[in-house]
Formats: sequence, structure tokens, C-alpha cells
Amino acid sequence: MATNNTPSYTLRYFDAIGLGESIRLLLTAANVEWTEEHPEWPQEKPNQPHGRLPVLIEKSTDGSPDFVICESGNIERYLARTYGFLPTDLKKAALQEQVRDLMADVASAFVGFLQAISEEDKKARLSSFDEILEKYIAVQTKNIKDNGNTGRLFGDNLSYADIATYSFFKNLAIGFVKFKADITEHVKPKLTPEIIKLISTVETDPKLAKIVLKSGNLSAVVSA
Ligand SMILES: N[C@@H](CCC(=O)N[C@@H](CS)C(=O)NCC(=O)O)C(=O)O
Repeated sequence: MATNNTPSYTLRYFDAIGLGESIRLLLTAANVEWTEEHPEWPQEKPNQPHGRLPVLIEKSTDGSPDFVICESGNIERYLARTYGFLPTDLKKAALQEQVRDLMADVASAFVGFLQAISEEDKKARLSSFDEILEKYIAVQTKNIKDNGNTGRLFGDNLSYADIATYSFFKNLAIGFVKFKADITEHVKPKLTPEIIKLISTVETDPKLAKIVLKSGNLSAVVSA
């Protein structure tokens, strides 16, 4: 929750959903002041701490240098811990963080599919992608059910896991269309009612309403 001493932030990323989306949602849900910049690329690449984006700049409030960090998962966890979207209990937090790591494996499998070198290879890689995606959906569906089927993954309030999961499906069903034109139709039949409910619960959360509408309505896409 933002206070008078809360710093403001700049998210440096491309004008795309991608690895920026969870960060945008966390900054918005935290109700802090933030802006986004889209650097010239690749001219600005050497000026980034790890040569890639996203980068988060936390503006200093006391004259010391700004705090600059990178690596999307690291930025997400830093914001989620700072603004109460991850529990302070390490075990409870680990249960949320592990689903973000599994989703990174699903994204890697998709990148692997895009790198196929023949039709046969493409088929095999699509099948590996489907396998890990289906596992991910099964794990997340169980998490939602175990939490009372309220459309949330853990607890009664918007959590880091909810935000990361929503952003993941947004990339999959909307962002990845530029890489595989039929990805939305490919993924939609695999989604469970629990996942669709989670998407709509996050999308209608009052803390997120503004940003979600700005970056596209996922509920409409998955329910069409
Ligand atoms: N491990 C990094 C990966 C970052 C990454 O792959 N960023 C891509 C955009 S999604 C990028 O900066 N691409 C441009 C480049 O590598 O020059 C993270 O999670 O932040």
C-alpha cells in the first residue's frame, strides 16, 4: 500500500505485453506513481544492467542514486514483497513463486517450438509445449479449487500468483499471436472453467481495472 514516503517508478520495457505485464499490474495494484519508457533498441541495449529488458527504476526519495534492477522475476518479487502481494511467511510465498517458475518453463517450451528446424521437429516440439502447458493448467486449476474456487489462487485477496498467472495467459492468448497466428484457438480448448474464472477475477479487480482495459481484455478473448 502506497504511503507519503512511497517512491515512484519507471518501467523500462518494449511496447508489448511480454515480461512487462506482471510488473505493470503490480505497480498499478500497489497504487504507486509509475511511468513507462520504451528505449530505442538496440542502441540502448549496452546501457541496461544485463543488456535486456525489463528494467525497473525506483526513484530515490532522499537524494541517493536511483535503485535500478532487472530480471523480470526478480523485479516482480521485489514489488510483490514491498507492496504485500507475497506473504511474509516464506513457505506460503514459495508456493506462489513456484508457479511463476513453472510458467517460465512453458514459455521456454514455446520458444523452443518457434526454433523448430523441420515439420517433424515442429510437431515434436509442439507436443512438448502442449505437455508442459497442460501440466501447468492442471496444477493451477488444482490450486484454485483448493483455495475454495473463488477465482483466486491463494487466500482471499489479489496475490502475486494471481497477477503472474493472469499475465502469463495474456501473453499466451494475445501476445504470442504474432509468433503463431492460431495460438489462441490452440490454447482455448485447454483452459478450464477455474482458469477462466481466475482471468475474470483478476481482470475485474478494482485495483487493476484501468491497466487491464488499457492492455486488452483477456476474458473476452478466452470466452469468445
Ligand atoms: N531473463 C530475462 C530475460 C529478458 C529478455 O529476454 N528480454 C527480452 C524481451 S522479452 C529482450 O530484452 N530482448 C532484446 C534483446 O535481447 O536484445 C528476464 O526475465 O528479464
